[in-house]
Amino acid sequence: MVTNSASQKIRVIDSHTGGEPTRVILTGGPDLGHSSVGDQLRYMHTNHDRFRAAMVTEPRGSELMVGALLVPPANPTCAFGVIFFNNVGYLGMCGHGTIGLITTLAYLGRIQPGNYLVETAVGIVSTRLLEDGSVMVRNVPCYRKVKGAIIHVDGIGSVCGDVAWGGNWFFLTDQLPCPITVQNIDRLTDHAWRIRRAVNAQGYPEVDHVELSGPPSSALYDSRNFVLCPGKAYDRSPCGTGTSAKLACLAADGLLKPGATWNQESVIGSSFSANYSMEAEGIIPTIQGRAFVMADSEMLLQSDDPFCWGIGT
Ligand code: PYC
Repeated sequence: MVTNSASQKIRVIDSHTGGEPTRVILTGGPDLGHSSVGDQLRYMHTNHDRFRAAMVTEPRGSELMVGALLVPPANPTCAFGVIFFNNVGYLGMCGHGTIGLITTLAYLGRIQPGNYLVETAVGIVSTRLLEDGSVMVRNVPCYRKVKGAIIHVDGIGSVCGDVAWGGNWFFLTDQLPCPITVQNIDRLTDHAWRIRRAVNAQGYPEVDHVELSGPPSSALYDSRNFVLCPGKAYDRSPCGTGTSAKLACLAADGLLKPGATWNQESVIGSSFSANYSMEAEGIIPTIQGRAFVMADSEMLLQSDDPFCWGIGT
């Protein structure tokens, strides 16, 4: 017999930004207190990590789902706080996820076109919902930590790339095993995963994303990327934090001027437009993209479901 007793209800809205999903959790999440979003994230990690797994891993989610838990911001200037996470852990910032969050709040009628500060675990980002439904995200300060790191990768050889912070840590390289196309996703994933393991073993344990850059598919774009996320899923969007890390490298090399537009294409052909400003805190990238709402639903956590908190948890 199917019962509906002893079930916890979680209100979620799913959207995608350039093909990459975001699941915004509106109500029913754990109480994480009212400290900074960074502290709330650490508290969730220690005390409620199974909630993360229940929301984004199988059977309710998959390795490509990014969760965005709406939480109270500690900073009084912020309208919202958000904790981002995926199938294997937590994200400092998430560009496509922030666009998904703002689009979700607009869908709910909780915001109108205008500017909103959002507190993330790694700092405050400034967002703007435009009349056409697109969203601009002014990221946290970004920078390149290492230029031209040489990594020895099993089965590949030497790979040269940069280590940069875009709200998450990236290793960026333009050494490709094949063109960046949907047909080559398995090869690109294998290549990026080998690089990720070698980068971590050879002095950069903080890097959890690998970004491969190649030529764009058309003159509309400046570059096409393939970004491998920490849980081994590739980003369907051009990756907001990855695009920010790319801008930090371009700025450091003098290849992109402040205010100039950079159109970043993803492996599936979706895009973000981006630019940066040079400020006292450093390079501040702004990315712009569009998200679409896909589902407005209530998740159930049933106490007698053996996979209530995810598979393998
Ligand atoms: O858009 O920043 C991003 C992102 C990070 C991981 C997946 N998407």
